[in-house]
Amino acid sequence: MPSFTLTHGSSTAEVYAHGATLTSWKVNGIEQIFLSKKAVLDGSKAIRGGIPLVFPHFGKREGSDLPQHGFARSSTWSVVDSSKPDVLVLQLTPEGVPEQLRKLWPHEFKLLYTVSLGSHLITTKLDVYNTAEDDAAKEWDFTVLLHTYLRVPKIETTHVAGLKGVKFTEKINGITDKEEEREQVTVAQEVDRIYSNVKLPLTVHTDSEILTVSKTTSFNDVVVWNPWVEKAKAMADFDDDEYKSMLCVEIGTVNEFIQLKPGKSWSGSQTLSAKI
Ligand code: TA6
Repeated sequence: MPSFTLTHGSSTAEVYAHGATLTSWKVNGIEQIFLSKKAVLDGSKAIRGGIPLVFPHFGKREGSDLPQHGFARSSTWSVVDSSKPDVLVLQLTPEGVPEQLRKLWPHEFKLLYTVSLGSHLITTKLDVYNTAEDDAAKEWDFTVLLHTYLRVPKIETTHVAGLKGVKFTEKINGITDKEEEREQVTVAQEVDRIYSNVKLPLTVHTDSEILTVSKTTSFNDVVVWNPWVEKAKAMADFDDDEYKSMLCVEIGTVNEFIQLKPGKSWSGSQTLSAKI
């Protein structure tokens, strides 16, 4: 499956056409993104790690047979612009979606994904278009998320700052509407939390750096996920001990579906910056 390399000064990034999945972002040669050593890169399944794109819905959608997290991360994207060394624009239309998935979501759409690499920072922006002719019946809705797997040297000395006071749902035990009380959110067990209406930026602190997660447009919610021991063992494309070197900090809009009328568009983007 083809991939594209971006360069900006001493920073590099790599993006696969499969799922438009960014699989690497290095700053001063230091990898910032987690990619499982068991990730499948031949296009036969979504890539385990990097920044998979979640569209047209986060999780499973009631009444839909589309797989969890939709089809964007399992589709073949095409290059729109790769003329600059530090910017890549990829596009997905129904033609790039596997037939068995396209049938499950037969709407007219276009996605544009722009990856821009700077010095110590990277911006990933998703533009969503309803390309149908003007017909009220062709309105559709979606939730969307950038499923960012951050690489961390050691999970036990990693924490997220900026979530204190934010309401969250913990998917593991079904707790809803609980308020985060901690200044420093640490991880010492499986965590699968949806924080709602987060005021970005957030910072992720590790032994060696501070990574700032900010948004430049849209996106309201943040998912924090680590599979921990049992879920790590249950994933064929994830090594048993890899939970120790990753933390997902995923910004998106996942609590309410975004309505998109024919001819309209929506845009959401994140900027990750590394202070090493
Ligand atoms: O973003 C967290 C999450 O929704 C978890 O519930 C877990 O399922 C994770 O995504 C990975 O999902 P995947 O479909 O990629 O195995």
